[in-house]
Amino acid sequence: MSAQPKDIRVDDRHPDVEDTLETVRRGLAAKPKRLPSRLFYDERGSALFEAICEQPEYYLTRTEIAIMREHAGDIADTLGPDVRLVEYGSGSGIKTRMLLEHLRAPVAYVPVEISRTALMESVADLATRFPSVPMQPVCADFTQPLRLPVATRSPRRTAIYFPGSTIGNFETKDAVRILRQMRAEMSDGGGIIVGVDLKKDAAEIEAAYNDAAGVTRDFTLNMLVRLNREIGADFDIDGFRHRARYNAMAGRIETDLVSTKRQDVHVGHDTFAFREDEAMHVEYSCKYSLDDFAQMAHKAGLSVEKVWMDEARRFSVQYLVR
Ligand code: AVJ
Repeated sequence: MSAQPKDIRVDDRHPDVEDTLETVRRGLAAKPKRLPSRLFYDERGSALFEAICEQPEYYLTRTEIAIMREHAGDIADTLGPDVRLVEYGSGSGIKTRMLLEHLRAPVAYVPVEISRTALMESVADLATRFPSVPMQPVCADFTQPLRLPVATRSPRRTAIYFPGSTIGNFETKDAVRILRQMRAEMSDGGGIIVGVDLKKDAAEIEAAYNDAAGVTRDFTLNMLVRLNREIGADFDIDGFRHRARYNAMAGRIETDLVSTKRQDVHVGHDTFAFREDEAMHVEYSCKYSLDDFAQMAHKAGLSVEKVWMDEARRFSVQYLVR
């Protein structure tokens, strides 16, 4: 890991072990059982996600990067000069780098990311590449209301960058709530640049979540490894399997951890029974038509002002305004 420049201070609001324990207890008591996808992103989970992005079947990242390579200049022009760039779920920062390279005199970069290691690594890298841009990292769950750090000079607008089709991890009502929250956080005249995966052939989508090398399987199962370590649960990792299926009606990948046998799992003083073949829901990855997404944005009080796509229309980068 590269050295941390001294003047970068992380605003740390990372959820603690008690929060995780409570989330897991509640999720395992629910019917059907479910755990939130943000629990994927511990240090190993973030590294496995980066590895997923390299898999030949996982078209999303590669396509979004190609769109950015082609249109980052136009996107930056759309945002204009003196913006404060707030990024949700900042991950590795490759796409951010492409955007920052084209932005004129950005006021600050504010990455909001739940994985502390992923946040520190990407911000350290960006700080050396863009020494004149103040870095204000926030380690937090972006689905919770945020207090943005005080800007060092007043921006012309706050632009929110939400790449990766992370929005697809939320059911419509939650996605609308998050978009509404972003709408409130950006200033009047602000905007949201959001990466949105598009509906396409079901087999192509399904393959992206079932790569031949099994990286996605390891990523899914790592949630249990993490919970065993962090909250002292006793999930039998070999007693669960990864299952990701495309639900064409709902337009989403539904990922489950399926119990391969009857078994009990202990979390603190509680015991949770799993039936053989019982599915525990861990992730949605929603896919949209341009129309679906425009409607959802509309529900959040936003309208789609611009859309950039690759030639095959696999993926889109969209600009939303009030
Ligand atoms: C983090 C939302 C971009 O849903 O496609 C990848 C996470 N899960 N493979 C997605 C993920 C399984 C990913 N995003």
